[in-house]
Amino acid sequence: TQLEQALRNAIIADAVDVHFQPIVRISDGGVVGFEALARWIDADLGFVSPAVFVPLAEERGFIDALSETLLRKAAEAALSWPRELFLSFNLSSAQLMDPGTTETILATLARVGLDPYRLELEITETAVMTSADTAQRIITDLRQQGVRISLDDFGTGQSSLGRLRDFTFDKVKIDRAFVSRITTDRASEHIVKAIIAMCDGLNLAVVAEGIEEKADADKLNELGCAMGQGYYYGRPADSAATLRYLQEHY
Ligand code: G
Ligand code: G
Ligand code: MN
Ligand code: NA
Repeated sequence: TQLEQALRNAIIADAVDVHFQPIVRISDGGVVGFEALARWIDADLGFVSPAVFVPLAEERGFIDALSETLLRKAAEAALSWPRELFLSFNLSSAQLMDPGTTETILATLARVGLDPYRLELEITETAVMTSADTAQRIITDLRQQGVRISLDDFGTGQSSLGRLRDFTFDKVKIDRAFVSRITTDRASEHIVKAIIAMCDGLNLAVVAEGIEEKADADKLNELGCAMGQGYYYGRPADSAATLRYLQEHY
């Protein structure tokens, strides 16, 4: 298709970019890391969402090439940051089914010179489910090298609690579906509260996603949620804007 060909060309031309969204300590707003988010604007097609082109690359079998490019760019940007903040990078489900993923990631980090301790990989429950044995192997091997694993979009997948018992994660990212309603919907507040308590008990770090208003941040702080992310703190921005953001925020 036209889209597929355009994406292949963009990867070869190094035209797929990566933006960064801050992740902060909710108690004082201090920046602790950034999530890398792929961005692509095609000359003919205009803006194409990664929600479209990542699944396409998976389906057509070139997610490895795309992801390697993105991780390289993200890691290079992370090296330019004035502080040793963590870099959070999304891993797709196809990558968790591929035993070669561990080596690809570690090789990219080594080439760029980013310490594995600074990398976090965001994976979803659905991705872990599709190929549990391979996924577990990849997670175990990468964690052994210092890479941390976050469970992304927590609360929206299937049998979430079982995943937490059977797999080893370092962090849980509470889906914005709950966070966005936290000040207006009692049920959402209770769910978020329960997730935070559970993560405390399981020794998992926790991040609330999709914080858009100060009131959300205040409520999450009151509930003891340590980290947050969302438009209230900052939108995804390119690497130059991210460096400026870091000069203006501590
Ligand atoms: O930021 P945005 O709404 O455009 O992201 C849409 C979706 O694309 C999200 O689910 C996000 O996790 C995913 N995504 C963004 N960048 C990447 C990437 O580099 N790799 C993978 N696998 N998914 C990504
Ligand atoms: O699936 P994942 O959680 O990786 O994707 C994160 C998505 O959420 C990205 O598309 C990102 O642009 C988007 N996002 C980040 N912060 C906010 C926010 O405060 N509100 C909304 N609606 N989307 C957000
Ligand atoms: Mn994510
Ligand atoms: Na998420």
